[in-house]
Amino acid sequence: NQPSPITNTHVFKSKLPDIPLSNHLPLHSYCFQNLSQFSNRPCLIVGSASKTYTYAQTYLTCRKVAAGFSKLGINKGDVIMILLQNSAEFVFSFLAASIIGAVATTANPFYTSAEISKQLSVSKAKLIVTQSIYVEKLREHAKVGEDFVVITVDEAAEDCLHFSVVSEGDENEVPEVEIQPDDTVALPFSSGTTGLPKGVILTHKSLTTSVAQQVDGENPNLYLTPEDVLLCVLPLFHIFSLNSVLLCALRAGSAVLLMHKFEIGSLLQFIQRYRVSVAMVVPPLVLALAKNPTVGDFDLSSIRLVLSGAAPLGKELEEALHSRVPHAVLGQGYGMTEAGPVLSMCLGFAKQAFPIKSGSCGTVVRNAELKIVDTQSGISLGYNQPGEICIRGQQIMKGYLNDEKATAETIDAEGWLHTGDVGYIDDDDEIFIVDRVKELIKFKGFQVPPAELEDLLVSHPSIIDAAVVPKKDEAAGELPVAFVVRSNGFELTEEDVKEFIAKQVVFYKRLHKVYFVDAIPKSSAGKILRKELRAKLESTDQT
Ligand code: 4UV
Repeated sequence: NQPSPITNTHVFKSKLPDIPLSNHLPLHSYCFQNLSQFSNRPCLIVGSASKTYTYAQTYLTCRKVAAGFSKLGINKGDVIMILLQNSAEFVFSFLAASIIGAVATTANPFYTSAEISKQLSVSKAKLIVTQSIYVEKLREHAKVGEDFVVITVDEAAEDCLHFSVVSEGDENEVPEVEIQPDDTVALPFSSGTTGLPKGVILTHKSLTTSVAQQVDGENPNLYLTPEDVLLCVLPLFHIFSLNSVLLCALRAGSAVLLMHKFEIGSLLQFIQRYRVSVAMVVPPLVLALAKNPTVGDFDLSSIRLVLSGAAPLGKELEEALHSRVPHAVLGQGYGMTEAGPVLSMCLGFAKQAFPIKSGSCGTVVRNAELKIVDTQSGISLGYNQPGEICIRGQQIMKGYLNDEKATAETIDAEGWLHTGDVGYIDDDDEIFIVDRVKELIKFKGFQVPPAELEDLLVSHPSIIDAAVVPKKDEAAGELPVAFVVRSNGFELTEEDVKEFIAKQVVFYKRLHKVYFVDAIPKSSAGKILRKELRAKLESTDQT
């Protein structure tokens, strides 16, 4: 890895050779391209209902739903919101949107009414697929049935349509639409390196490229086969599960075991009953699998691969899990919604596996370039020198929806996406993440954007300034805590502040501690000096 004499940039590549990409295809065509080879094999297994859809049934239902959406007036470029826990209907809706050239924006069904409403207004979704219990939240800020069409997948609800209206559509009536590789297919929301959640434009080309980088080629980086059963317990509304579980499985012909929530007892039962072979997890799930005493009562011998991502996985935890599944390969993937999402993947998962080290986030995916730059000077660094991780390739997002400024701050003129993560590459081309220079807080892998909480805090009449930073925590990884400046004369307690926030946000964005201070440290340009606050938290035991 000598720096290029022209650009003076050290570019890191995969140890696997680049491959030809089929990324001219629309996402659904690409995912189902090899369908005839496994049409009668299981595609979706709904664990709780003991129901299985074969590949042929899944594809047919996707087409029916596509025709159904179209009949309801959803056209190319229109946005639908999927507000669902993991379910077959989630999968049908996502792929149906792709088939008609529409866009799926995915959201956490546990979001509060205000959080959903913000995403709805930014994305301009015309149709929402959800469960009847979430419809009330939609009514708080809008007129259901007028402002948008709502489809419920369980019981029928007032002013809503039932999912059967679309799933019983006529597959012969799917409209012919011309889809370009650069058309948007998914619009997940992410706060990126700074600010509020933004719509991340992922195109057909982004996602087909990302999936190909993982599972295509003679020696795929993530080797999956039609014999595999993938655990899908991580929420599909987050890009990790959507991309590396669902889309990768579809391309490879593997079965996807859908679980709508994490509960250790049923998880273990399902692993044993359905012989799960590949488990995509986040560190808190690794903790449960490694430490929960009931794990020993179940047969986990079917698991051959465990892929952890979305947050740092400690070495000790990895080793503790290893003692539970000694025959499995354990490794990490490193992703970021904006990066399409996968930047690096453990090469121990390859068909012809490479030796790997624990603690590493894998090696940069093939058909992509990675560089590490000094966080101050921006100079490109070589091996073993920590700096900001940047990635370039056809998989990265097209940009943020209606936000050119944030797009330009994230993707530079040469096409490099700046992650805000700090890491280094060791002599074996393995990536180690050591820090973060962006604002983002990650609670069990979930995004907690500090700017969102700071905006809410200063909207309180007794708060004049506030800053939210992460505090390290063994179980959650990080917890959001706030530094708050009260306006004079008001008796505001820590509990008041916590409650004020808790009412407005999903559970993982709740504040775990509030420190009252006289002023928030800021740079001359007015930027919060978060590093200083983080250091303050670490140096004083203020709990
Ligand atoms: O935008 P986001 O919420 O996206 C993700 C996506 C993760 C993955 C992981 C493996 C995959 O195969 C895949 O498809 C998607 O988390 O948050 C992005 C930030 O999360 C941190 C890092 O700060 C990212 O910028 N992060 C993600 N993966 C790791 C991680 C990791 N393995 N180790 C440490 N931090």
